Amino acid sequence: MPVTPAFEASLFEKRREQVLRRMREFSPAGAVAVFPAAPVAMRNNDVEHPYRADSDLFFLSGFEEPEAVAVLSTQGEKAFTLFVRPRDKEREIWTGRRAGVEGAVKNFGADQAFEISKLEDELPRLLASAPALLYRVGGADAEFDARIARMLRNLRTRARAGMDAPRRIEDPGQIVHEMRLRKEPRELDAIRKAVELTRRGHLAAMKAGRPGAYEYELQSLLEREFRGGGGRGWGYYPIVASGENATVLHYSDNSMQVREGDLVLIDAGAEVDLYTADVTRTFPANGRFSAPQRACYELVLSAADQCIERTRPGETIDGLHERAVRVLTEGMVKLGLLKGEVDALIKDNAYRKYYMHRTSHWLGLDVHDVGSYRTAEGKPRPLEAGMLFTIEPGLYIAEDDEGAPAEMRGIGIRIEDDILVTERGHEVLTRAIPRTIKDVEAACVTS
Ligand SMILES: [Mn+2]
Repeated sequence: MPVTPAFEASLFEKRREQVLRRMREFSPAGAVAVFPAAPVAMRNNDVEHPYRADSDLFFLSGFEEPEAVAVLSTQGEKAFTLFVRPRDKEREIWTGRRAGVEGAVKNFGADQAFEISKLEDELPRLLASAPALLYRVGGADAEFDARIARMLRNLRTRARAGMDAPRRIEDPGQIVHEMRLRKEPRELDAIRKAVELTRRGHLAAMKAGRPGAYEYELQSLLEREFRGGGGRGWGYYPIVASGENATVLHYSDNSMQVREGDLVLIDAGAEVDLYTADVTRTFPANGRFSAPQRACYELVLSAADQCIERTRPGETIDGLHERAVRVLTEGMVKLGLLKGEVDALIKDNAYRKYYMHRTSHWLGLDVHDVGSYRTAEGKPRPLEAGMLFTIEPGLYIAEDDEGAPAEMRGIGIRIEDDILVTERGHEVLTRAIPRTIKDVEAACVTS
C-alpha cells in the first residue's frame, strides 16, 4: 500500500477546499462529512481479495489503506481529520508499510490524525458540533452504517449534557460525485495511460486470438499488458467471449476454446492510478469477417459512429441512446431480425431482443462511474466539457433464436469507446484501438 499519495498532495487539498466550500453553502451553520475506507473483502477462508481503496476517499485524500476514515468539517480549525491504522513494526512485517498517524499528517495533509481505534471517541466529538452530517448511508459497508447510527443514538441520549446530534443527514455524493464527473487534467493523464495499456492488451489478443486458442490465454495477454505495462491491473474483470458466449452479456468464465469461424468479443480495460479504461472490441478469430458477421458488425459500428458524431456539450446520454436504438432497430429490420415499422418496434421495445442494455455510462475512478444522469428537475442531463463516458452499442443474437436468419445465430458484437466531451465537441480517447472492419482485420493478421 503506498504511504504517499499517487498524485501530488496539493491536488487533493484543492479538492477538499472545494468540498468544504460547497459544504458551507449547503449548511451555513456547519457541516461534517464522513468518508470511510472500503472494507476488506474475504476471498476464501483467511485469504483476502486484493485491496482496492474506496473511490471517494481516494479522490479526497489519496489515501489507499484499509481501516481509514476521512472527516471534513467546516467548524473549528481542523478541517481535515484522518483516522488510520497505527504504525506497528510487527504488523508491517506481515502486511506491509503503513502511513500511520504521522504519515497521515505529513504526507496526506491531514490537519489532525488519530489511530482508527479512537474513532468511537473522536468522531462523535466532531459530529456533535454540526447541524448537518454528510454521509452516504447504504454504501459499501453496512457495518459502518451501523456504527454511525450508534454514534448518533448515543449523542441524542446525551442531549441534557449539552450534546446534540446532526439533524440533517444527506448524501455527500451530491457534492463529491458532481466533482468526479468533470475530469481534471491530472485525471485525464491517468485515463490516457490506462487507454494506452488497454490498446496494447486488445492488440495482443487480436493477434493471438486464432481458432484453437483458449479464451483464458487471451485474458492472460490482456493482463500481461495491463499489469506488465505498469498499471494496477484491470479496472473490472475482463470478458473474453468467443462464439455464442458473446451473447451472454456478463460472461466471465473465459474458459472455452476459440473455434474456426468464431467472433471473439473482448470487454477489458486497464486501471492506472485507480482510473480505468473501458473498451470492447469484437474480431474474427480467423482474421476475416464472414458476410453475415460483417453485416452485423457494420450495423453496430454505424450506431457507434452516429452517437460519437453527435457528442458535444448540450447533447444528452438519453439522446445518444435513442439514436443508437433507432440505427440498430432500422438495421435489425434490414437484416431480417425484426419485421414491422421501425417506430412501432422501438415503441414496443421489440429491439430489446437483440439490444438489451443502455448505450452509455460515466467513466472514471469507477468503471460505472458516479454522477447523476438527471438534472435536479429530473430531465436528461446535458453533457458538459470534461465529462467522460462510454458509447457501447451492441447486437446479440441468441444461438437458439429460431426467428433469426440461421447464419446470424450465435453472433454477439459490441464496440465500446471512451469519449471525452470537449468545449467544441468530443475526443475519442480509444480511437487508436482498431475498430473499423479494415483495421480490425489488419490487427488480426499474425504473420
Ligand atoms: Mn462499459
